[in-house]
Amino acid sequence: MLSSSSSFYSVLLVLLLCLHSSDAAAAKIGQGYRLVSIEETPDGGIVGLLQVKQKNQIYGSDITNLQIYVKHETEDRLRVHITDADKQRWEIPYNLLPREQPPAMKLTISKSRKDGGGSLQVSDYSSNEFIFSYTADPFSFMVKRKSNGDILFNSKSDKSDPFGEMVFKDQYIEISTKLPKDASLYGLGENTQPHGIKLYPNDPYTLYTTDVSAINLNTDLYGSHPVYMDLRNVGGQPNAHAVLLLNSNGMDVFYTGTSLTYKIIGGVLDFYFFAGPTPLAVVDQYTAFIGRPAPMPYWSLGFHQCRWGYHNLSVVEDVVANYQKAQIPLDVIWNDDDHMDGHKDFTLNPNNYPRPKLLAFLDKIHSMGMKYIVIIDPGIAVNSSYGVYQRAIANDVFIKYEGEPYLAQVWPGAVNFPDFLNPKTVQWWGDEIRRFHELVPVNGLWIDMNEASNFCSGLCKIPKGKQCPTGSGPGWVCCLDCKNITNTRWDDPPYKINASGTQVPIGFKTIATSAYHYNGVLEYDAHSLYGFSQSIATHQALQGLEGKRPFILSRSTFVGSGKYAAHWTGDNKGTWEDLKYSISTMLNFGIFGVPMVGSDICGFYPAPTEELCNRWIEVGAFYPFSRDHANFYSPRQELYQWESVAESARNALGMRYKLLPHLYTLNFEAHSTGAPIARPLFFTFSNYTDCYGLSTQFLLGSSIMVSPVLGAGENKC
Ligand code: MIG
Repeated sequence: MLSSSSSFYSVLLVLLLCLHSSDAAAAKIGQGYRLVSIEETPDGGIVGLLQVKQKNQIYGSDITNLQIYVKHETEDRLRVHITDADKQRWEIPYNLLPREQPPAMKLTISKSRKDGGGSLQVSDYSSNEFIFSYTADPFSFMVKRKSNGDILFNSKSDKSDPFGEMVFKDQYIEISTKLPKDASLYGLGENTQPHGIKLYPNDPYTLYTTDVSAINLNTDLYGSHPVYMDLRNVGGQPNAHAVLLLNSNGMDVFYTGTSLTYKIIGGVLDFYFFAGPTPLAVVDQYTAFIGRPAPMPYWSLGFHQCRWGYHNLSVVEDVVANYQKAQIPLDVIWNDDDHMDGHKDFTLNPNNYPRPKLLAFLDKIHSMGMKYIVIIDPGIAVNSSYGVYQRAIANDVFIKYEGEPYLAQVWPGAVNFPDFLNPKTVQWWGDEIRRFHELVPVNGLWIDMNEASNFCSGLCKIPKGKQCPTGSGPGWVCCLDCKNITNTRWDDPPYKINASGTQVPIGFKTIATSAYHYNGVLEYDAHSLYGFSQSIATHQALQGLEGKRPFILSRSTFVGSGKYAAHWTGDNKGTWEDLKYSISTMLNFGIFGVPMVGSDICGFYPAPTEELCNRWIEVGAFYPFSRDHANFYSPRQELYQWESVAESARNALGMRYKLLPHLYTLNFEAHSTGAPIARPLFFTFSNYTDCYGLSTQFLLGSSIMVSPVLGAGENKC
């Protein structure tokens, strides 16, 4: 008995190990579901009841009954929503991302209309653009383009497919689609893609917001955008559509070239199909749904200079003066955290950035039409003499753990994280921004570290009798007393996504996933919404203040972030490869509805060569968001530091500045139709299949092509 059960367990163990291995996409987990009832809804949709065929315990038990709701919300947008029929599940809050609610209908099996051998049919549930159909047992669904019958999505699993039936458990949901092998897919970020913009078979696509720098390839980076555009050329006719899976939980997406499988660790299946048929129509339909990109102030289209390590105001003054001297245009000067007192948000260092001097400087640059932006991090220093913290505690604004504010560590040392899902937090945050704006009339805000980034992991305490941070050594080493949390199914879920590209626990260097938000919302579910919710709160605050278009730069983004914020691609390397990757990431963000995007020009670290910086400004001058930024331990890399770079900058930025009216029009078009400012060539040349994977050139608008030099020693002339 003993030996047979132990061999049973070792077989099970082998099975589980196999499921975690790289061919996980190939494992078939269950028998799927059977459709047992279907009705039309009063709003013109259809709703069905699905029953699990056979339960198993892999990654937890299957949910017995599911409800599917399908609706052609517009002629070119189809929604397919699947959730537990008996219990409310986590969904992205409807106030954060406004959209229609599925109707509150409950089907029972007794209402089922069984016809023929158990298969149920609703005749032709179609709009002008899409036809939705299904197979009842095992349940699968198909979405076709009406005009040509092309199958866009098909979750049916055949024996020869590398994927199995739909699986729906509390902490593991799996669904797949077949794909034609000549479909070109784009999206599923944020991800640095060494193979360029076109998704590459068997590269991993994991979506979960992390403070993992952009130098890491094929890894879940700062943002999460579970959407792809699919471009096909059938018989010489290009057609594009997009598929959004509106879900904020961590997920792995496996693309094999002929299929795509989602493995998601929570929430619901909430698919939206956008019919296109042109790439521009796709982004129009997509941003009509998720929110149109924020209109940018004109000045933000100018050139920006930033650096971590402008340790006092004179350095900043000197940078502005040197740009003038070198006759390189500069519209916006930035401070990283150097202006802060002890790295605390909304403060000024009295010695290095004395307020009267800073105000005089701002008067001066403002009178020249220049602008000033500073960084803020979400972590609020735990410090009883710090007003921001005092008011935060008084208003009870923080994310909690066992009733207490969740303790983490970032630059100031111990911090708590504001919970932007709490309306009281949004109010308090707005008030802090108002107070800060009175202290320093900044023209925009840079919200960094909002994945959220934490230098520690797990459950931490402030150490007794020990300084933290120590004052010596790197500030990012965890100095709190922490223990890992492994005893909850949130911190240690049954299926491990490939978090941070290394399968670390999902709470690694972020907020513990068993911490909770307003109304008991688990961090496990809301994790990837943190930067998005902070962008909304920050946008609301700035808009209320000046009544002008706010400028916000956010590192972490989610579906809908573009309505509030611009984005830069995070910490990149000063290498030729990273210069190249910046083009793909920028183009992806255009598709994600965040068209105001760019990378750190000349690289964040380490030191770029003169030649690289020279070539980088020639590309960066055409990023929608054009900013030179560097790490504090990199040597200085303002564009005037080398004469050859200064010359290239005058040349390339000179062209940009001549194009500013055009860029401003593109900014308006982005805001009104979602059209990216920087676009892949296939947006204009959709007939030309050779450009479907092109990632080394791009368009500004429909017809200005940027064709840069991206390698050492190369010369295009
Ligand atoms: O832990 O504020 O990506 O642009 O210079 C690093 C300092 C925090 C990360 C950002 C980078 C910024 C840096 N920040």
